[in-house]
Amino acid sequence: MTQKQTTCLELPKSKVVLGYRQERDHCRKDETWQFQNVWPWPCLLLIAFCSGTDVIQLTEMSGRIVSPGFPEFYPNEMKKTWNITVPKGYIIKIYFTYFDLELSYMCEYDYVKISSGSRKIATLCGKESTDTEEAPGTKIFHSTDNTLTLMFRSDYSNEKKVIGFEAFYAAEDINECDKNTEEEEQICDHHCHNHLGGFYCSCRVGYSLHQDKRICTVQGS
Ligand SMILES: [Ca+2]
Ligand SMILES: [Ca+2]
Repeated sequence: MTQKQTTCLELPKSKVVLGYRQERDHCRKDETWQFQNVWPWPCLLLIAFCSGTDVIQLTEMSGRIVSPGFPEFYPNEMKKTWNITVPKGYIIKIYFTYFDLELSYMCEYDYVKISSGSRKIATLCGKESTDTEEAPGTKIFHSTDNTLTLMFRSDYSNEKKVIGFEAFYAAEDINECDKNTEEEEQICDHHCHNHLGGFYCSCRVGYSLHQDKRICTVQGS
């Protein structure tokens, strides 16, 4: 794969804001940047402006997420984050109906990252998976709790124009009663009844449900 030429040069003072953005987005870890010419306030304002407009909160039970400009080509130097939150008792599934991001080794240039809580679920780029890069294909990704974050990032260029992605998410009920196996601790003492957004327990005849709503005790004891 062709490597992009990355140049990190110190810019004149008149371009400090642009220079700061370029350093933030382009310089590799092993490159250095002269910060002493950077006037901090425009940079801080720029960061505040960007972070304020590039984070979207979603609380609907289902929805659609597309890359900026979709179905046209996505722009360079984009950072956009969608935070999905659904009620407790649900997890979130997300899948892609279109996906094509600039391919790069380990998805270091453009990527979609999916995470849930503190757990990373996937880093995606390209159009089809390779040995070192993952594209979603028909895979369905699931959150580990009732939150899911999708972050899209594009770097400063594309070797060829690419369109981006279209994804759909939906809340999915957790079947708490599925844990009633021999290996896992039973969630209910006797009977477990799953329903959308929760579950409840019940007891065999002659027993009543303890106030913890899970343990069954002999009636009259
Ligand atoms: Ca790119
Ligand atoms: Ca449930």
